[in-house]
Amino acid sequence: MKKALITGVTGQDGSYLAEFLLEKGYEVHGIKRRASLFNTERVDHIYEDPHNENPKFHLHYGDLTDTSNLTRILQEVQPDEVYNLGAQSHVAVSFEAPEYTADADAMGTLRLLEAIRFLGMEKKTKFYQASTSELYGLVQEIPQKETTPFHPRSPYAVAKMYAYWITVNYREAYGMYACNGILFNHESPRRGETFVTRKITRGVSNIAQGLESCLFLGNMDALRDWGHAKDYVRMQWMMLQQDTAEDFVIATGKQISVREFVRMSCENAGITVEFTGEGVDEIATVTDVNADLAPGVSVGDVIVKVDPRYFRPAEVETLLGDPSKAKEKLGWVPEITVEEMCAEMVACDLEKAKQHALLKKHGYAVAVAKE
Ligand code: NDP
Ligand code: GDR
Repeated sequence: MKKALITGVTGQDGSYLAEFLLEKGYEVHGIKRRASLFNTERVDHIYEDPHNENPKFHLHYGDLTDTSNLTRILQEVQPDEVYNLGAQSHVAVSFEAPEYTADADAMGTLRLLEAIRFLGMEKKTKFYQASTSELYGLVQEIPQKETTPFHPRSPYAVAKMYAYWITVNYREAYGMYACNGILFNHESPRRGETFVTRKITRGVSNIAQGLESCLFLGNMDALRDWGHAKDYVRMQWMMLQQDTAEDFVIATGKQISVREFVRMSCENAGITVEFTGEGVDEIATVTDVNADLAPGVSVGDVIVKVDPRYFRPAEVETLLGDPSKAKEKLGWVPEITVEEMCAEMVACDLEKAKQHALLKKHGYAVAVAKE
């Protein structure tokens, strides 16, 4: 039985990857951070009581900023495959916490690679690094592929650029099976609530149910190549099953704007909107409503506004990936379209919003967390 170690197992990708590997018969070990509250919601459904006989899913307390902890876990687990998905992954937050982002995202990757080498596991353990389309930043070529030059535009992207090259370096210097998946944005109902797609599907669902009145967003013109996390974790595993380690771009090859994702989410929630105004004055006004789906909304309501506090000091305006290499060499093609993904995300968030609305109707106080 193969053993995998996943950093960031409590995150969006980590949870889907853990499920995927368990289905493949792996023994899966994940690193979770200590927090003052439970932070395992995304993996609770696959949690196994450590008192059970032969559990297949194990959680270890750890942190990418702690070398001795990572070394000890690697030594204990002796994994065949390491998936380094842990990171301070929010681009906007990285401008506020650049040093921590560098420590976790750049140095964390080095710590793991060096621990594998120090423990003499460099010929046995394969290593996957969660690289990102944010490396392209100020894009030099459209669409972006493995050979497109990088120009990172945030402390997050700069840290991930170090992680990308140190992974390549350990491959070249020590013959390690170490590779980068250069993944374009991928989302799901498990996406963190402060990334734009989930912020939109959750916000629109809450508005539809009368729990909120307006959603505030930043750059509505940003263009992204959005795929589904389930498709992308499959590819992470495929990348470690080859004879030689290589880096791959993982993307859908299609892009839409934030504004279009808002429109699509509203349609899925039974709301038709019209966008007017430009820049900070842009708004979305309701022009039609399906009252069964969206009882909290009326024609004429302004449900989306722009708030400059969500603008970034340096923005990545457009990303579009070319996944030809992954298709040709690995036979990977994404199966879920952005339209299907958006419908799934809105359906999940609408369900939650309906439950909150019901509680509210019966007099229970409902606090809706926001950033
Ligand atoms: P999430 O933000 O959902 O998950 C990040 C995970 O990393 C969480 O489990 C988080 O723990 C953990 N983590 C954060 N800091 C540390 C730390 N110091 N030590 C250990 N663990 C830590 O990200 P995604 O699942 O979306 O992304 C997975 C990886 O892929 C990330 O590295 C991200 O940068 C990268 N990526 C993501 C893309 C996307 O579109 N989703 C695209 C390209 C790359 P906790 O739950 O406690 O916060
Ligand atoms: P990104 O994702 O920065 O691409 O990084 P995010 O969803 O945060 O932003 C996408 C685009 O939407 C614009 N935007 C807003 N973004 C947020 N978060 N909140 C808003 O209110 C808002 N309004 C507009 C942003 O400016 C941006 O242009 C994600 C992360 O998962 C990274 O870890 C990963 O590496 C990249 O995708 C690929």
